[in-house]
Amino acid sequence: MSDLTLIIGNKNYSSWSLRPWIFMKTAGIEFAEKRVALGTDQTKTQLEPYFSDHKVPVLVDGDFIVWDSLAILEYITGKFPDCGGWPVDPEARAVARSVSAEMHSSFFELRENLPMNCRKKFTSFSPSSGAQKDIDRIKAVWRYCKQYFPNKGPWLFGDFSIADAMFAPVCFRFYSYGVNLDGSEKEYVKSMLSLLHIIEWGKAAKLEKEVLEYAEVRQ
Ligand SMILES: N[C@@H](CCC(=O)N[C@@H](CS)C(=O)NCC(=O)O)C(=O)O
Repeated sequence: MSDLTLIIGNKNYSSWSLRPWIFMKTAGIEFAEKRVALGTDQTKTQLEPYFSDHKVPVLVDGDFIVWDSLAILEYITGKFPDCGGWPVDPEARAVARSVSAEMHSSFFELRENLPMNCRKKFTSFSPSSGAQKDIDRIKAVWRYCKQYFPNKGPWLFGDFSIADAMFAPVCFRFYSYGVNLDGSEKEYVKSMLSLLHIIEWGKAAKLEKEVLEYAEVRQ
C-alpha cells in the first residue's frame, strides 16, 4: 500500500500541480491527494509544514517530502523504476529531459498571458507577440520530437512519459484560449484532453468555486 500524498493547488489554476498528478494517475501509482486552495488567508499556514516556500505541488512520502513538479516526477521515477517516467532509448531520454527542462524553465510570456484556467473558453483571444513566440516554440518542440522519434501513438516519445505530463497544462491553455493548431499539434492536444484522468481533472476544476483574480484574463 502506497503512503504517498500529493499536495496540490486549485485544479482550475494550478498548472504545476497537474504535472505530477497526471503522470502518477496515468502510470497507475496510488496516492492520496490533498488540495490547498491558493490565495486564501489560510494558504500560507496550510503549506507551512512542507518547506516548499508555500508552493505546490509537494509530494509527501511517509516522513519524507519533495517539492517542485519536476523533482517530484524524478523522485517517482526513482521509486517506481517501471513507471515509464523517461523513455528507455538514451537519445529519446535525453531529448525528453531537454524538452521537460525547457517547459519547466521557459515560456514566461505564455504563463503570464495565457494562465491555465480550465473553466475558461475564449472564442477570439489574441496572444501577445511574446506569448505567440512561446506558442510557436512549443509547437516546434512537439514537431521535433515526433520527427526524430517517430511512433504510432499520440505521445511525444511512444508511451506517455514525464515529457507529456510536463506539457499537459499547455494543452489546457491552448484549448481555453483557442490557440490555432494544425496537424500533429492539434492531434496531440486532442489526445491529451481525451485522457480520462484529464477529463476528471477538468470536471473537478469546473466545480471549484474560488476565483483567483490574478489568473483571470478579461477580454
Ligand atoms: N517550480 C515550481 C513552481 C511551483 C509554483 O509556483 N506553484 C504555484 C501554484 S501553480 C504556487 O504554489 N503558488 C503559491 C500561491 O499562489 O500562493 C514547481 O515546478 O513545482
